[in-house]
Order: sequence, then C-alpha cells, then structure tokens
Amino acid sequence: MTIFLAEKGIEIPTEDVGVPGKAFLTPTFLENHNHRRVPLLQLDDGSYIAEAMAICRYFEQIHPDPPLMGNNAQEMAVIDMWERLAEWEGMQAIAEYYRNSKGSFTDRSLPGYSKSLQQIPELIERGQARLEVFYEKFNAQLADNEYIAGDRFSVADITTLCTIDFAAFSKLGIPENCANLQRWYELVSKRSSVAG
Ligand SMILES: N[C@@H](CCC(=O)N[C@@H](CS)C(=O)NCC(=O)O)C(=O)O
Repeated sequence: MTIFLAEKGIEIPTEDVGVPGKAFLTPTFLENHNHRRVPLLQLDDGSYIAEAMAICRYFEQIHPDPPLMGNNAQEMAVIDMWERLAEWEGMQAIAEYYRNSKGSFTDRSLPGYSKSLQQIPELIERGQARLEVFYEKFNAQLADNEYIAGDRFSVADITTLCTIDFAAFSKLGIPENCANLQRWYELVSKRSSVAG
C-alpha cells in the first residue's frame, strides 16, 4: 500500500494498529473491525474498504496517473493476472511457510479469524515447495519482460516485491539461479517509492 500510494504521490493520514514489537493487531482494532486484517481504508463518509487490491483499485480510479493497473483492457487483464499469480503462488506460499512455523502464530495460522486455527506443520514444507515454483515462474517471465507484467512498472511488481521481501526475511529470498529476478529486484529497489 505504501509503495502504491508513493508511486501516485498520494498522501493520506495513516494509523498503526499493530501492537508494538508483536505480530498482533490491537484489541481495539479487532473489536471494531470484523475484517480483522490490514490494510483497511476508511473513507470520508465513514465506510471502509478492505483488501489491498480493492483499495488500490479505488485510488487508481480517483487518481489515474501514473497508471499502475493498466491503460486498456488487455493491459488491465495482464497486470491483474500477474498480480493474482504473485499473491496466490508467491505471497500465499511464504505466508503458509511463515504462519505455520513461527511460535507467535501458534493458534492463528491464518489472519483474520477470531476462532483458533492451529498450525499445520506439513504446510511449512509445502509453502517452501510452492515458493520454489513461484521463483521459477517469475524468473522465466522476466527473461523477456523488463517488469513483471510487461514494459511498465505496475501493481504486479509491487505484490511481487512485497512477496520477495517477506520471503527474504525468512531467508528464502531469490535463489541464486534466478538471475532475471535478481536483475528486476535491483531495478525496482532503486525506485523512490521503494527506496524511500
Ligand atoms: N488478502 C488480504 C490479506 C491481508 C492480510 O493478510 N493482512 C495481514 C498483515 S499483512 C494481517 O492483517 N494480519 C493480522 C493478523 O495476523 O492477525 C489483503 O490483500 O489485504
């Protein structure tokens, strides 16, 4: 979300709803928001929009330049396809690994549920196996494309970057044999929206 808004030059007030030093959202946030996940956007009329891509879509509509979700039907579909692949094959893979292996997620192996969801140890290995496939697929895509969804930076790059940074945090960053991904990572890391 932060990268998306920085790319667009949009500034909005933000609130940190995490418990400092812990992987928990505050009790007040959880009591007030049944969605139980972040990001969550509150509009001026008091209503809320959840889910990162829905929030991005909202800002893309009211602030179309620079376009990060495509300019025509084909671009929009291709960017959407790669963003969903990054989320499903990458982000979900590392999340599966992470949330089923760390002590802080013992009884909440998926975010967003108030009921206890126990960890499943088998998903640690499966998450890693899925992540390997993600790396192979995205490395191959970048053999002929400067960015994930073609020749322009898009929201698909943002989800891919967040996925890889999350994986690197667990020492599961870009494998050595993925030179195209490494080239792309260095390119996008230089953007001011990312480098800060
Ligand atoms: N599909 C959701 C995923 C949101 C999500 O999983 N958020 C995590 C943080 S990245 C969360 O709120 N975790 C709360 C928790 O672990 O209790 C989106 O795209 O917004």
